[in-house]
This record gives sequence, structure tokens and C-alpha cells, in this order.
Amino acid sequence: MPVTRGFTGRRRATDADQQQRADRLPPGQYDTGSDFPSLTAEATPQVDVDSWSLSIDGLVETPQRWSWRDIHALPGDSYYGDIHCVTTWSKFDTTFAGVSVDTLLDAAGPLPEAAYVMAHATTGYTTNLPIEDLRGGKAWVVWEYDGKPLAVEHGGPVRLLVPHLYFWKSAKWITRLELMAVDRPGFWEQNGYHDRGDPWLEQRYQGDP
Ligand SMILES: Nc1nc2c(c(=O)[nH]1)N[C@H]1C(S)=C(S)[C@@H](COP(=O)(O)O)O[C@H]1N2
Ligand SMILES: [Mo]
Repeated sequence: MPVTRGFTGRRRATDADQQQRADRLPPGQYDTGSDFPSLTAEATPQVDVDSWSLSIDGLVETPQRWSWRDIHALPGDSYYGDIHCVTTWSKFDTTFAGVSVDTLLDAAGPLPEAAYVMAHATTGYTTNLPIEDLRGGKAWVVWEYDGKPLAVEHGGPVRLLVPHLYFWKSAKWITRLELMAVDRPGFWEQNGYHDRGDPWLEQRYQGDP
């Protein structure tokens, strides 16, 4: 009965695929499928690439500043995988391209006492991260999504991408990384959200593990 065998085979593959997708969802999250929600606290800015720049300053040996052209001249890198918003949507199989934050930090030379980073956007949005969450191939500064220029509602021209943490850590319209010795809460963190935000530990709010 070739027809039945074929049908059973397909159904098994689908079950396995569904289980795999379920295993990729951190606790309390759902799969948003092909939707890519946009979440912005402030008014969406128009950022002109000719005047945009990214700075690294604070506790570094050599403060750095890259223009749009300079940052494109650095060795490129990309991310393929999942993202997780604290409002409970997760999106699978995203592709972003830009540069690894390691490349940027290496150029600036973090001082030994630099333990935290505040990411700043043109709009005044801020978010704080332990420096270790930005090193070791875990974080990017990106200007492409799905092979196309990053749309303004998703942080274009340039955003931070830290996909192993809740997505509010991925500051849109990024212009500055400030290296600090002592942690300081950013925008959502001042409003009760967690200082680290690991989705697998469900670190949503201050006081969560
Ligand atoms: N500048 C800025 N960056 C931001 C935000 C914001 O409001 N302003 N929202 C954060 C939150 S809560 C999420 S879930 C993601 C949303 O990114 P998206 O709009 O591309 O989905 O951006 C993060 N970065
Ligand atoms: Mo979010």
C-alpha cells in the first residue's frame, strides 16, 4: 500500500519537526511564525546614514567611532537563528548580517574593569548588558535582515542584535556602546525589567532568578 506508507512517513516527519520547534521555544513563549512584530517605545526616528555613526567609549583603551562607510569596511559576520521577545513571541530562523561586536570591542580595547555596557540609541533608548553577553560570537551590530537592508521599524539603518537574551536588549537605531565598571539600568530595566534577560531562565522582571 504505497499511498498509506507515504502518508505515514510524512506524518512522522511532521511530528518530529513540531517537537523540534517546541524544544526551541523558551518557557512561556509562542511561535510567531512568519510574523515579525515591531515593538517601539519611542517615535520611530529617521536616521540618515550619512550622519550616522557608532561610537565605543567609556572604559576602553582607544575610543572608536565608525561611520556607515567605516563599519561596512570591517570584516562582516551574520546570525542565523531564533529571537525571543519578553511579550512572549519568539521568531525562528531569522537571518541578520553586519559585524560581530567582538570586532568592535577588539578595536577599542576594553579596560579590565569594564564589566557592563550601556547600549544607546539615537532616540535616547538605552539598555544595559554584562560585557560577557556581547563577547564570544554572541552579539552583532546589524544592517541587514533576510538579505535586505534593515527596515526602519526594525531598527534600520543599524541595530544591536543579542539573540540569546530577550529582544529588548537588541537596541534599535544604535549609535553608542558605553563601557562601564558598575551596572546601571537602561530604559526598560528602570521600568522593572530584568538586568540580564535570559529567556531560558525566564528573567523577565527585576527579582526573577
Ligand atoms: N530603540 C529601541 N530599541 C528597541 C526597542 C525600543 O522600543 N526602542 N524595543 C525593544 C523591544 S522590547 C523589542 S521586542 C525589540 C523589537 O524589535 P522589532 O521591532 O524589530 O521586532 O526591539 C528592542 N529594541
Ligand atoms: Mo520586547
